[in-house]
Amino acid sequence: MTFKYIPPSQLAPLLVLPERPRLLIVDDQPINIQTLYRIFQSDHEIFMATDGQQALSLCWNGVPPDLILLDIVMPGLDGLTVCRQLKTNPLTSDIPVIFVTAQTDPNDETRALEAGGVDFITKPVNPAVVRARVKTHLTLKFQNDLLRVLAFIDGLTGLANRRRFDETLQLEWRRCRRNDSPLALLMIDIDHFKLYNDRYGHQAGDSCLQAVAATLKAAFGRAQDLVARYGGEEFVCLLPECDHAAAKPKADALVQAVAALGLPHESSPTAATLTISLGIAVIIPNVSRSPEDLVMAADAALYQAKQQGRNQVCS
Ligand code: GH3
Ligand code: MG
Ligand code: MG
Ligand code: MG
Repeated sequence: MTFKYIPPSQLAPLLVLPERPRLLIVDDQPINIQTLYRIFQSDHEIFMATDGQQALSLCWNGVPPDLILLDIVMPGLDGLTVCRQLKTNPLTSDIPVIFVTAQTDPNDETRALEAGGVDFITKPVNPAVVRARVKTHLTLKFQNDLLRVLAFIDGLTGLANRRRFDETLQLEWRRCRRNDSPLALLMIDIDHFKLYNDRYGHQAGDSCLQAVAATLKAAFGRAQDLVARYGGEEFVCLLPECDHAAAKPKADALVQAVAALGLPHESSPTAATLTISLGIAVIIPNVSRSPEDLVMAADAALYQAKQQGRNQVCS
């Protein structure tokens, strides 16, 4: 999944439903589509399909809908098959599917739920009931989406968290190995941060971490680059398809950009302002190396930067 950076201050609005959730209505009878369209048109964005194949291509080739109202009996692909196919594709597996059907047999209902449907509504539909059920399942879906996003975000800085970094490292390692391309890792540690906390307090320390995080985030614009909080006052930047010649100037610019923030650090033996040290490692992944080697190499380079006086880059 691609990850969107969401600062903590912007997370709260996600807790409410989008203004116009996207509904896909699938039915081979236009009259049935029309009935549902009338119920939902005022406060939903509606997409329509009159057969199963059309429904699948709408979901897979466009922006997937938030919820699908799916007929069962249709010529060609029937609703149960469509639902099963949606569930096997990670792009669409989380979209709630509500079956809307003329079938009333409990066996049909069981099959529909087993195919992955979250609900089963019989035609003719009662507008109030269908609205209430759609609302319930949309709410559950958005809460679920939000939890998934939060599970991968660091609460203090809004950056990707360690869990996200670990997963992405595995993914990018495999991708770069397939493409025979270099994978760069920058490991960053704030200099004398314990002394900073001692001098200015933990809250000022937290603000500092946010400022450094924002500086890192601003420095890496490519969609494939990942900036994450690795631990307390340590950050990482994972840069796929980036060799040492490309990584080095970025790392230098980063160290300069943090120093240029001019955050006072009067207790620092290194400089009068807050600084970072940075270690670079670059590996072209192959079977004899592992992602852990990349982390260890970046860590060793960082250690060297600390040894050599901090506020600098080592590789
Ligand atoms: P060095 O230059 O060698 O890295 O020195 P340092 O003092 O930065 O290193 P050390 O690892 O000893 O200290 C890290 C400090 O980071 C200790 C801890 O209090 C602080 N820290 C870690 N996480 C947080 C946080 O979330 N908020 C704040 N305010 N401080 C944190
Ligand atoms: Mg039908
Ligand atoms: Mg540290
Ligand atoms: Mg430190």
